[in-house]
Amino acid sequence: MIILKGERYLFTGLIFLSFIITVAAPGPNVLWYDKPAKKWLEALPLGNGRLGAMVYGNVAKERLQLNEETVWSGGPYDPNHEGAFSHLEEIRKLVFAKKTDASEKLAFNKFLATPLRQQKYQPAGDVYINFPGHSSVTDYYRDLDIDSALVHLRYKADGVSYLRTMFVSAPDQVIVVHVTADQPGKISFQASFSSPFSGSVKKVEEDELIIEQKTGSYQGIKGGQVQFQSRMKIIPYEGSVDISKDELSVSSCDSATILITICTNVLSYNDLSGNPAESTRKIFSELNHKTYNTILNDHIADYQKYFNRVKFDLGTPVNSPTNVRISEFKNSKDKQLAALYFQYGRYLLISCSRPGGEPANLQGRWNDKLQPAWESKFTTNINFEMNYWPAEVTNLSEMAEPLFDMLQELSVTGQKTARIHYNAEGWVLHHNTDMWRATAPINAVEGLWPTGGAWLCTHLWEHYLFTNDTLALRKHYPIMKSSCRFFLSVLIEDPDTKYLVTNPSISAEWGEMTYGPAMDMQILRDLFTFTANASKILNIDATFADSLLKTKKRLVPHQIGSKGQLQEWIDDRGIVKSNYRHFSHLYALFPSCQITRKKEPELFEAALVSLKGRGDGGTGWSLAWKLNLWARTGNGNKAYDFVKYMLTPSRCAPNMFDLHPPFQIDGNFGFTSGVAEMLLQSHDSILHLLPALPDAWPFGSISGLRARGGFEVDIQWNNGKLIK
Ligand code: FUC
Repeated sequence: MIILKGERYLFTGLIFLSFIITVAAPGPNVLWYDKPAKKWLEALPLGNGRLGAMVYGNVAKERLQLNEETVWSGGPYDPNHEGAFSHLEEIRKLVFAKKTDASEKLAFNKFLATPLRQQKYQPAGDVYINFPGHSSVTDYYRDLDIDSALVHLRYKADGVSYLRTMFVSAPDQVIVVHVTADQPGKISFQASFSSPFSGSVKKVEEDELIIEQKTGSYQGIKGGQVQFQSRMKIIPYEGSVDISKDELSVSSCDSATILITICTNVLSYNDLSGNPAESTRKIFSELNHKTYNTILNDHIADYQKYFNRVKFDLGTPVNSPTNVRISEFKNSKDKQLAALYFQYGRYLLISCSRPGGEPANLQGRWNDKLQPAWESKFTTNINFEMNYWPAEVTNLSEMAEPLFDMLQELSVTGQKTARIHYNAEGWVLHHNTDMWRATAPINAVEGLWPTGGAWLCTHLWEHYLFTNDTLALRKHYPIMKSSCRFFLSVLIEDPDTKYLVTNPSISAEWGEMTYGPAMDMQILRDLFTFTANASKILNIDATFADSLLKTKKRLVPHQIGSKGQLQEWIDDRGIVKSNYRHFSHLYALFPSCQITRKKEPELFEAALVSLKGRGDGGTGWSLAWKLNLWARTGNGNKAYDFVKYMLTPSRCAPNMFDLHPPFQIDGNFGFTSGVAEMLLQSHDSILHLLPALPDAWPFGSISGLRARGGFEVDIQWNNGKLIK
């Protein structure tokens, strides 16, 4: 056992100052609770893009459940099904002949990825902190302050007031737990790591506690490849620190700061040659000369640089715990909760998607399960796109960079899939990808949907529209061009209608394997138009752009069916009255703007018929998409119905994670985007202020939203009318 002497890192005065600050009434951008979290969906998320921590706020045994963005099962692999292309012609014939069983059987056996499913995002273990004697406490309070990305925990035990301040710093790449008390010498605790993986190894390196872990195999891809190290140290003020292989413990300190970091050997999707021990050591050594207050202030400044760009005011928050506000929202006058939920989406995006890192997966950065729902990967038939819907409009453009970097990598791995499955040029991504940039069609015939990569490419163009950044467009253009080349190679003439179609495909997870579903045609119209526009701006590839525009004219056009609906398939199937969660053909209304009331009034009415046909039901992302769609139609009160549907306990967890049960973060991001769409639209070459303001929000203001054309917009309204 090593005994370390306490170091003087803080002035006692600062301890008491932090008490004064946090005792004030919670502000509008605070989620707060009067009880600790019993379940994961009550714990509060912190993150810096790369690292995530879910904080439970338990008094006697604090728990931080940890994540690191590259902790995934398996390792680099090639999922392409050798020989797939030799079956493509037969599959296409069967699909055109509507021999569904035969086409799906052949596709399932010969055309899907090997392995059939992709890899899974994994938790990175936990930190537990025991506070002996703190079992009976009063004045309990915990919060997540999204103005400064801090979790606080306050309580009194034996006449002493305690405060924990926790955050995950991006500039310093550490998870920080800072413990103070209002009397000297009262802080004693033991901190330890725990791992969900077998074979983890605990070690001590001087005054630092270490755990080394490896992820497992999955779907036949060998485990043990992803290796990672977590490192923890404690900086005490007065008192002492003991260390053993199992725990760090402090006794009788005035205050103490716990620093934790995690690094893996993953340098990129195809390179596992990193050295986790060196990386964690380096992060800690760079902290040697920093005080807690410098780390804290640098963290707040870094976070606020992004968060403070948008201010949103819908009135004063109701002074109740956040879980109570969610329960009462439907029938209360608590308008501000929607503003908090909007800002929470921005908080989550800043906390899980930072330049240079991995993009936000289905759970952003937060997952506690070895077997998460849908592997917590990147699903591209709505979910991954929705994650980035709020990025440009809510002034967080940089947070979309991880998506753009990933597209660059997918445009490499997707070339092999294009070649092996379609003998085609360019690149393709089907309905999912993972850490290893797998692009082949997976799971079942639902995976045989070729326009996932094309949809994601539209974000590259939107980025240009919002930023006017020609340099970025020049960098992204080859990705768009190569996606176009894939479709120029594989589009095939429908023998019946003579239109060019995708085959095989599916209208996202709905119905049978088919050809030319409306969504594919809509996405490709956008891809070809945007790429041609980009080539013009960049003054390159004029002939190629012409060929895109010519091919675009041969795609199946929007079609209005016999019941007045916008057709989802090439054939007229009437109005499919169903609450089914996907409504892919409404892509043309939102996020695309191929159909607007002004430009195509008839198609707009048809899209409305289809939207109404899908009803008001659903969960998670599906409700969020409807919120955005209704906002786009300009119907503020109907859009507000969806604000209410989403802000209810069955759909919004106590920690405000959106429930597509279990948790899926796309709903959070879709909510933020939907509220922005109610207040500002810019898709139709005009800035439309308050296009879908509901009666429920007679007064308010929002500043710092971004619009296409590179504008920044501040809006203030009163009695339902724009005043500034
Ligand atoms: C699609 C959706 C599911 C879920 C999954 C991650 O498959 O149909 O609802 O969101 O993605």
